[in-house]
Amino acid sequence: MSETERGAALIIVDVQYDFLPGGALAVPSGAEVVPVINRLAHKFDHIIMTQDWHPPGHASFASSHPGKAPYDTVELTYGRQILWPDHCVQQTRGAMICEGLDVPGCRMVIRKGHHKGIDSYSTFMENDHKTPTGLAGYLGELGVGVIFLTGLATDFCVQYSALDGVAAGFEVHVVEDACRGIDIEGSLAAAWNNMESVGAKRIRSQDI
Ligand code: VGL
Ligand code: ZN
Repeated sequence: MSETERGAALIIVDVQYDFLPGGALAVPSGAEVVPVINRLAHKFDHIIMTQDWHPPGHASFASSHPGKAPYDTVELTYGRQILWPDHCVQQTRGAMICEGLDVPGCRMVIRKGHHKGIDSYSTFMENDHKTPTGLAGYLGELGVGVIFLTGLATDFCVQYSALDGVAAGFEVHVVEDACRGIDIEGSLAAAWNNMESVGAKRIRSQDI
């Protein structure tokens, strides 16, 4: 790693079986990120994975709200929440990180969405915008100032991680060919607009 790249971290968001083909909340072409991330991983001293990690009956599950279906919305204490199929339930196969990821350098896994009543898209902050995950402190103590975001899904967990990363003072790069989106009613295009408008940089893996 060159002098200028010191202080950079690769963040691999939610590459878990439930977001891959055949999973409960499969992201279209989600598996295509795996070889791209594997190629990038050896370039980084600091690698963090995130793992969506919901208790049974989580507030983000449509099944927790009688009469609601997946992709309906509901008002929770912190605002509007999209409802999802049950996914990434703690200790289930769907919540496990894909074994095809070949990233032995990863020393930290941030599990998120563990509070039953609060969803957490962002790797930094739960959806109440108040409860931190601890990642900003971890990166700060390691002297990391630049983050490269990869993984699933571009328009949800990657997007909110990028926005919160910028807000927390990090230089944020989003590696577009190492991410895939869910794309609900234009959410993918909106996510790129939102990320670029706060100053997150949209790059490709060959630029790293
Ligand atoms: C995600 C929806 C629900 C994600 C997680 O990883 O983008 N999306 N939970
Ligand atoms: Zn989730």
